[in-house]
Amino acid sequence: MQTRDSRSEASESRFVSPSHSLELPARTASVHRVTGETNVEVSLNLDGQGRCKASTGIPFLDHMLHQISSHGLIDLDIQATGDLEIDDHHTNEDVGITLGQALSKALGDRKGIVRFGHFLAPLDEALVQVTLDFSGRPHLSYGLQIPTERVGSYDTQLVREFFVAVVNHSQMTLHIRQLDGINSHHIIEATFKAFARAVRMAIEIDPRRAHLIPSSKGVL
Ligand SMILES: [Mn+2]
Repeated sequence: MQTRDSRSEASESRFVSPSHSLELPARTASVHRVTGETNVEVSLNLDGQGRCKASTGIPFLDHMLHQISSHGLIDLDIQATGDLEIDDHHTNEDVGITLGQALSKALGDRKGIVRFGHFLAPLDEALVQVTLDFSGRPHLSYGLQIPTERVGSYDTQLVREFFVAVVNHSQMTLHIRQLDGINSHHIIEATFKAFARAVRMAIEIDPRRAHLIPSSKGVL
């Protein structure tokens, strides 16, 4: 009968599967950010099931946050109040900032993550590609051409403002390309769905280097 030691030696000589010894801390974070303009609380779990509570006072933004949660499999609780009597700008931006900070906090030193993510999402006639890298270097290339000024009451210029905030505060490199699209709601929603799936890909734990920071420099 083979002993335990000789069996592990034999298997080690063929391949090592770190996934058998995977024990990673919970990837959750909460951030509460208060300014003279807004009060935003974000709690998230990167290893969630897509449960979402979003109440920002901006209905279309809530709809988009549900896309991030649902398609990113991130449990997300976002409560925001802000100076909506002026317009949606500050609240929209500060939700992006706080979400970016919470993402960064939950990822910590980025150990074990796949790091890169990409997705091409259709929504009827709209087709949007998102490619991202949790690189530590904030950059946004924004290629949407949204044909109308508003979707419902939401100013479509705020889509770019939201992603600028997320990128700067999660230290992410993000490229958004619109390959097709006519309807503004479809173009924006396809963008959030593609973003969610790209994030999901990038934050997955790579079992082949689960305890390593995914950079040749050793730091992100
Ligand atoms: Mn929709």
